[in-house]
Amino acid sequence: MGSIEVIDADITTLRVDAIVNAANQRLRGGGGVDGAIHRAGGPRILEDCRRVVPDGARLPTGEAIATTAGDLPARLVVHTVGPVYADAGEDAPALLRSCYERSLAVAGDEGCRSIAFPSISTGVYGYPVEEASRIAMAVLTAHVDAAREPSRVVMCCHGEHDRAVYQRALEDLRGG
Ligand code: AR6
Repeated sequence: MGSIEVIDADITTLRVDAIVNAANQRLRGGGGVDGAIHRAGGPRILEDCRRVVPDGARLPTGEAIATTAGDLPARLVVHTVGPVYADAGEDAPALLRSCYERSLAVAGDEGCRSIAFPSISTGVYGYPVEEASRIAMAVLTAHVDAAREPSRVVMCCHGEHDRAVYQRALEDLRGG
């Protein structure tokens, strides 16, 4: 049986097989959770980012790719690129859905049994958190209900407000 947990924590501290990074297309680090992951995980993550997305290349929005997790307790970092809400227009929901789906698929291909997600696109990229939470939890519940790996899914929010929003989205889907 799979599980979904919604927590308020620093994602860099989690002992899971894969943590997801809300990255940008160039994969060279940034602010927010991206900055926290590179700081805590050390230079090996950036080194591996250069290998998987060479200079001049871009990871398309909605896609995901795995690197080492460097010094983090996780085994892998799955970098995904969320939509910039103001630019994506009507494509925003499908692109955000794709981030969660592709990250799960990449982690599954890498043999991961557990994965933790940050609240993708809802920081610098400006996606309203209520809307984003409904999309995220719809993908995560469908994944777990289909009994796929990674079977242990953690939604790792930053702050109690966001945790409550994602928890409510999960309960709405579960009829709780
Ligand atoms: N653990 C968990 N969540 C965190 C952490 C942490 N340590 N730190 C921040 N968050 P953002 P985006 C939350 O802006 O909107 C970067 O510069 C944060 O509170 O990190 O997808 C990239 O390089 C928010 O809820 O990501 C891109 O250029 C969530 O993580 C751009 O920002 C996402 O906020 C991506 O923007």
